[in-house]
Amino acid sequence: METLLIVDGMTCSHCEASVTKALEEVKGVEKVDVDLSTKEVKVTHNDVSNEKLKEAVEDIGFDVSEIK
Ligand SMILES: [Cu+2]
Repeated sequence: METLLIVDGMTCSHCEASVTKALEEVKGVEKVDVDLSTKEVKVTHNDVSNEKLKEAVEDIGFDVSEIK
């Protein structure tokens, strides 16, 4: 499955790496693609809930403004 998160607060490659790592640590997440310019984070996963993905990002201090 694929979920697109819009993540606010990412400003540089360090933020990008942090968000990627946090999401990759969620059980069931297979792949994370971050596009800094659009704030889009594409998550490929095996049936992980939107809440879990949102929580992983918010736990490290970024905001999820939209989930598609
Ligand atoms: Cu940064």
